[in-house]
Amino acid sequence: MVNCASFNISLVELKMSWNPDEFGFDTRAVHAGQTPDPGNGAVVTPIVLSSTFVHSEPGVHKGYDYSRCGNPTRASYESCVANLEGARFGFANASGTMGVTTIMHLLESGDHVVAGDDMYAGMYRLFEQVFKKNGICFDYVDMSDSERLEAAMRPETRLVWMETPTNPLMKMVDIRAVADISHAHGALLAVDNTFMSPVFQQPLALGADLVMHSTTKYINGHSDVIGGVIITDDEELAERLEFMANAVGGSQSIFDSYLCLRSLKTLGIRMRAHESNAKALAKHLENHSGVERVFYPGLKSHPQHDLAQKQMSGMGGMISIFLKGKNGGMASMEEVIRMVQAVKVFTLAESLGGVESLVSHPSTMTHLSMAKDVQLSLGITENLIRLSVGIENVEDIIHDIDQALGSIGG
Ligand code: P1T
Repeated sequence: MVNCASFNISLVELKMSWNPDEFGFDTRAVHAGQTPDPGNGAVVTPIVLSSTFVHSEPGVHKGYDYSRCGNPTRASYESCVANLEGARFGFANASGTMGVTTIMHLLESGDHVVAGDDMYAGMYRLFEQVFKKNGICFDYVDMSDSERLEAAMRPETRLVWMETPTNPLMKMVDIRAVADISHAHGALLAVDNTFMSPVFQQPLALGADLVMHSTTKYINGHSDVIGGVIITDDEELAERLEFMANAVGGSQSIFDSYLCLRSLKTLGIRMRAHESNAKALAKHLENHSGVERVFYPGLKSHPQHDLAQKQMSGMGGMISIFLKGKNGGMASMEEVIRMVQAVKVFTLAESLGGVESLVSHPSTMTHLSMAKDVQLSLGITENLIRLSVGIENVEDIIHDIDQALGSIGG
């Protein structure tokens, strides 16, 4: 977002010109925030790499001054991604973690945050090892239990932080219910919408104040950018975030902002392809002899399938499975290693949301920074693996997991 009031007005205008009531999601994903270049007619938004912009006299410029505070390429991307979440204001960050860092800087020493207990472990590390030192207090609760959330709220609670579905256990949290509790206690609700993207879930419409994405995942979708974005429709919050983005200095690079803008154009078709493949794989694995349990919100067997159907318009591309060992009990670590090394279409790697299928082992990879006893108390056992289902041919995806499970005798 640009650090000048006149640009806010143009963002409002852009939102109105790409009104969701008038245009569908995929149309807005291709066009919102973008107009042909008035100078040369270029249809595709130019990559303006300039770090600085001319002043005609001190303090007078064409809306851009210095690219940490605002840049035309990044502004196009921010207004497009904000539009897709049904909002006016977007702030692109150097990473998802930088997005959360920027939000956390809105808080002051003595403030209290309630966060979900099952979430990307990097957030847990950021809260416990960085922001706790700044005097901010954190409590972690199972957000799917309203009574526990209610009990954790304090007079000094300023922010509720949640993911849904959660990483890695795919638990659903009722955004509307958490928003009501947060607001009744005077706290803001921020939702990490990374797993679903705005294609399948729109937290602001369900009462959230802030949405954050690790755009490293589905929004960029090609595993070649690290990025984050914060979105809000609240003008006062947007002003504070604009100040903080500039003051903290974590804005996304211009080139990466361009890649994310380009990727938004295919977000809808990619998400539907991820979902279609994940649905087929999850169904296939549900009755597989090598699998103890499958967690995918689109399966009727998911304990919160009804909430998933109510809250999301699609079920996404992430699946978590607990592997069964050859002896019929939990797969051993050795069996798990054999399975994740046997994949050919999937790649054993951290991250998710790219066009290529990835498998990861939360307890030793994405959630390693979480103490073992905390992992176990949440249910992150050694036989849990997480699948980010890509857009390859579905029969290749299913066959690959089948043959990998075969390597442990499943
Ligand atoms: O990696 P970064 O762009 O900083 O985003 C952090 C982040 C935030 N929120 C969620 C839900 C995430 O999953 C992540 C990053 N997650 C992984 C790298 C992973 O493999 O789960």
